[in-house]
Amino acid sequence: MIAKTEEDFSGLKEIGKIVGSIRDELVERTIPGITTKELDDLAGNLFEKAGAVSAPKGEYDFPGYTCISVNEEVAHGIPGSRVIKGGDLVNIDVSGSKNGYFADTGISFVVGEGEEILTTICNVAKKAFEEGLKKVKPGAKKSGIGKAVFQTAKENGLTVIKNLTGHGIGRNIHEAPDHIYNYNDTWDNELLKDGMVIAFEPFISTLEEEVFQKDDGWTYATEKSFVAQIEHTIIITKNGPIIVTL
Ligand code: M3C
Ligand code: CO
Ligand code: CO
Repeated sequence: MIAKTEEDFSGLKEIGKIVGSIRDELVERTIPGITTKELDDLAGNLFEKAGAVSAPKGEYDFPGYTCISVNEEVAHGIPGSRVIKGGDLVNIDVSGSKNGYFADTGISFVVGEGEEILTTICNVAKKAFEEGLKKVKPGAKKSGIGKAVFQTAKENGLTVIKNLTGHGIGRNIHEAPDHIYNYNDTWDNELLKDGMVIAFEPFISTLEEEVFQKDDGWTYATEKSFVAQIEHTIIITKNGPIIVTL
């Protein structure tokens, strides 16, 4: 969407704050021994308390309130009986709506002490987000964001996932612009606009550049790589980006 009115800005900020706080609460509760379903149930309670609706459940009939992906899973992981262990790479992605406004946020992190490469990809995802954010300006090329993401990955001896992307958001969970790539797509001539709302989500990978979908019809995974994501919902303005999910 293109945010124009005061109501648009306050509606986006409200749902942004809700999904951001659910994300933070779930990260804090991710300790060895807990199942992904237990974390998701907590999210369900927090959505209800906030008067908000989970976007995966509400829009796609996803079997969970949140997407929780562990180790070889990259995104759209289904909460279930999987038990979190120390050293696991976990991604928690929380998206939802309230009063017709949507926000989307996610983070990858290592539970306790883990292999160094896992901490590295999480830090590089953060760095890629920061570098991409510098390119988020009205009138700038959308492809500049992905260019910065790919360059950051490359500088650190890593790569990106090319078949998962960021997206427009606001009145729907996924809307125009359809794709914010993690690399410089030379065919993409779209320009960013004042008021445009995007979910920017760089995916940094150790090796592979594509995910495949598991037989459950949801989970995106890799064969032999680890992948980290950071995601925030951003309102693009001429006075600088407003990150509503901090
Ligand atoms: N929030 C998710 C979508 C959840 S709906 C099942 C997203 O938009 O960040 C991702 N899209 C693709 C991978 S993660
Ligand atoms: Co998301
Ligand atoms: Co998203």
